Amino acid sequence: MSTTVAITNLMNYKTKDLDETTLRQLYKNMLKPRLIEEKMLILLRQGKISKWFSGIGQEAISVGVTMALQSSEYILPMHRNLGVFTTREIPLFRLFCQWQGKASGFTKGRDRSFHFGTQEYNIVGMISHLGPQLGVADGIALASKLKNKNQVTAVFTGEGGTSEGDFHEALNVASVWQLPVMFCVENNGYGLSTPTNEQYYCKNIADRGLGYGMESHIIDGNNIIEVFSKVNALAESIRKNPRPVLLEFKTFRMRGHEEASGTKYVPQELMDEWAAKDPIENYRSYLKSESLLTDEQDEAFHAEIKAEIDAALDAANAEEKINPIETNELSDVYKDFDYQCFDELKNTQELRFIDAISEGLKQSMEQHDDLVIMGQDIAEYGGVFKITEGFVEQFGKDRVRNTPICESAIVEAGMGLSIAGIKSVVEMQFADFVSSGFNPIVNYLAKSHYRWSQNADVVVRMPCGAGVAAGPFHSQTNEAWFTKTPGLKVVYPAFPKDAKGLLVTAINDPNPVLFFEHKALYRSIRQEVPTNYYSIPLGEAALLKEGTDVTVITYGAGVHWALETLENNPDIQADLIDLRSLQPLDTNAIYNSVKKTGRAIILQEDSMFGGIASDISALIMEHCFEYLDAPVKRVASMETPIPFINQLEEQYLAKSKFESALQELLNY
Ligand SMILES: Cc1ncc(C[n+]2csc(CCOP(=O)(O)OP(=O)(O)O)c2C)c(N)n1
Repeated sequence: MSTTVAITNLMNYKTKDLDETTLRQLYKNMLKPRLIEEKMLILLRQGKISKWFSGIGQEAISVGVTMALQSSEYILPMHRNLGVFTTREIPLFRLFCQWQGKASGFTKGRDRSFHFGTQEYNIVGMISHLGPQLGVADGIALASKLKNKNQVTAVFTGEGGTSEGDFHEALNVASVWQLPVMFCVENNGYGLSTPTNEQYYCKNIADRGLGYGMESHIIDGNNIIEVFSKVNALAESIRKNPRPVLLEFKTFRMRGHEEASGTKYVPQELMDEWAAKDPIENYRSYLKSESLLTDEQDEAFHAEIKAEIDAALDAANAEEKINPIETNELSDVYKDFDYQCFDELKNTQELRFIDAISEGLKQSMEQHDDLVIMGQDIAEYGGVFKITEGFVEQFGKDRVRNTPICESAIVEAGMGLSIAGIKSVVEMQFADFVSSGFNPIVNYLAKSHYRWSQNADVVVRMPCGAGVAAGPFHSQTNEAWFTKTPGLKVVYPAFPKDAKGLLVTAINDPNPVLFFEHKALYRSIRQEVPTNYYSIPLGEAALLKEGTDVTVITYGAGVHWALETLENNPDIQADLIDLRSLQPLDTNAIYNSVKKTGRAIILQEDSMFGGIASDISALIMEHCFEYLDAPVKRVASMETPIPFINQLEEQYLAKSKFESALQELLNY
């Protein structure tokens, strides 16, 4: 069903440096995604597939870029880059199974279309949010630079995606760090129904390179020879001289955003103009006119590809549907972590909470010689809390990386490092600022292992909490934003010894961990801490006090508030549970204690609604109801933002309400 268009030899093909085999291979590699798409459109009309995002007319970009890269170099494609997948020679059977949600696909039916990656083919697919993969490419390129691999990473986006903050953050970081990334913008005229003049206000997207101090080029995205030759030359140059480049490929989206939505809003003249520039028809006509492709060869290519498509489709259709098994789904949310216990040795020294964290981090840097830490002002300045003071002298600037103010790109870079096999720790200057890096944490880091078995070996350090008169934007304890997201682990120590041992484990764990550090504890809490490198397992609560009257469950600063209250009320015999990690949660410790005491009170610093206290309360009701002598009580801070001035903050915080709530519960 190939569309016949009037070819007017609009293209100028400069092929003199390319051999005949390459010239024909470029053609064949473009033909393959086109023929697959034509088949998909038939299946769509027959109601056999549900959704299709077409790259028809844009094949030269995917194919040209992929052929210019070495197979060991990573490519991060988008929803119109089928040609990347086919040029990397992914078996069509696997692609069809992926689109049909079958087990032989790449996501076991857990994600659709091109939302997958595969380490086997060095492809990292998109997440729906478009922009985040640009920063992930930075991380992969950083790994390549740190390991002196001399490799290029190519990442794609549409022009619509360039309006996202991720684009700007990723380009800025790549530029500041001179990372070998090719940012490939496919400017295809429309982002869904939005034309380019409603998307951006500059003439060319390539013009933006100047603002980032980045080399940029405009490339005719419909001319396969121009794409391949320019990208090839650039890739060779980047391998020798690592740097980012911004490439704007001018092209056009010939079909709807996805098939069902049509193209009514696109003027017919534009369609006609670009149909005449079809990358395949033009190139075929050129090859034939230069006697580089005979009719027989062309027919043979068609027949070979069609036979491959039909056979793969039959095999994919024949594969049975996924049989949902709950335990399979649950066990793939996290990568298995074979916890290795590093024992505490006898030597100790008294450390403040902050020093213990610093020591845990430093000893982890010594333990893992490629561990990278990234954050604002963490290098020479030592971080705003001075946790990384002296690190840059010991470990060097490659591993202790000051970052621009771009939380999303840095989290994404952590993901990219993980894809390339490198652990990282990202310091949020204040936990509050994680909102600027929220999307890649909850959508990229959290979901990757479940989606395509790619772990995110990233620890995000979160200096958090109130009580320091810092107001609404430097005081939040926002663990509840993360405890409800499957795929993340959440750790929240209250003592120096725990902080060090848990941080060591968080870094050893190959999964994404949010590590909360309460700022008010940094310099106020001291403890004897083993001097050696030791670990504490995640998901094990600590029973700090034992008693039979009531179970007090808390974490972070709440532990110290509860301790103070219990010390002031020696007549109360309480089990005091310091949760230490919130995900995984030590439910056994909670249930065992509540079954003994019959009363439970949960103290959390965050405001009440939607906090972890509510879930723990529900869990106790569900699992210990017959043992309870009183309703479970939750104590939390007020349902307001966190106020600045001391007397308002004191009123806001749960601390002042805990004692009376505890008495109420005991008197019930
Ligand atoms: C953060 C986010 N906002 C909106 C969307 C919905 N959406 C999906 S693709 C798309 C258009 C993207 O346009 P562009 O980047 O130019 O790529 P194209 O589809 O044209 O190839 C939109 C708006 C989304 N997926 N993610």
